[in-house]
Amino acid sequence: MVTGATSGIGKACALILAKNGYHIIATGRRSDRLDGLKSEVPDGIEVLPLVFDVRDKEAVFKLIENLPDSWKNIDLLINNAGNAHGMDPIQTGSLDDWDAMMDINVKGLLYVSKAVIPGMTARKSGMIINIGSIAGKEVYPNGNVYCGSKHAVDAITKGMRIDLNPYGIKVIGIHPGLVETEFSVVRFKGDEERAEKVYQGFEPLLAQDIAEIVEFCVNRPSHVVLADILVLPTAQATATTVHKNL
Ligand code: NDP
Ligand code: 8X3
Repeated sequence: MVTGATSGIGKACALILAKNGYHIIATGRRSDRLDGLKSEVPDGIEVLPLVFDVRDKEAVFKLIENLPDSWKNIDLLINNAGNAHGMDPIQTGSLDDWDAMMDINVKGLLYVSKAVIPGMTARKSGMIINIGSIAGKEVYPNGNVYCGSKHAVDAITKGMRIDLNPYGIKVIGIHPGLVETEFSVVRFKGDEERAEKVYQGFEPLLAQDIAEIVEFCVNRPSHVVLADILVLPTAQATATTVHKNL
């Protein structure tokens, strides 16, 4: 199951996993994009689109608990759905943006995990990959609440790893730096020009780069887990140190 499979990192992860033989439960709010995934996976691979907003607690549990029998055993959960909303100083930030980031990036991840984990603990196997961010390792100017949400993802990932340790469930945190996706268009509320500037003058990561790391993680032998991965474009040293040739 990949949350946020309609775009960017989630879509690239869904496609690379499909190439590795996984059948995919692909989630997101844009059902047309989820349906489109079906034509992009190799023959013999099935895609089950599950359309829900991760903030909608009732929908999350209803849809996951009522999966068809052949889809019930989720081996791998990629908690990827999320975004930044706005980039303002704390004194002028928008309550709606704060709600969106905490409700989607943190609480949404918790709801989906809570619905999926019981199957994994019962089977004593499974893997959970949480997509955090460099924003979960550092705080940068005007990143305040987004950074808070991703620090929470980092802490929750560590907590999951401890609590699920007796069950043999692998818990992995992948924390990317700058990846060129729809992320900045969403952050800047559709301002494509401002979004493009984020990635100008250097070679950012692509969603495919993150998907290839996921592919490496899922193909490790059962005794190996890459617990915590920070991945940056070569031009990036910290959240705010990016060598640009402009
Ligand atoms: P995109 O905007 O391209 O993709 C975001 C995905 O999240 C979409 O599939 C979207 O689906 C889904 N999503 C957002 N809100 C909701 C919601 N309320 N309910 C369900 N699904 C939702 O961005 P990225 O691919 O870059 O982002 C994916 C993850 O990677 C996020 O957690 C982000 O924080 C993280 N990340 C991104 C980095 C970057 O530089 N791009 C760097 C570090 C981490 P839909 O809109 O169809 O619901
Ligand atoms: C997304 C990357 O640099 O905006 O998590 O925090 S950044």
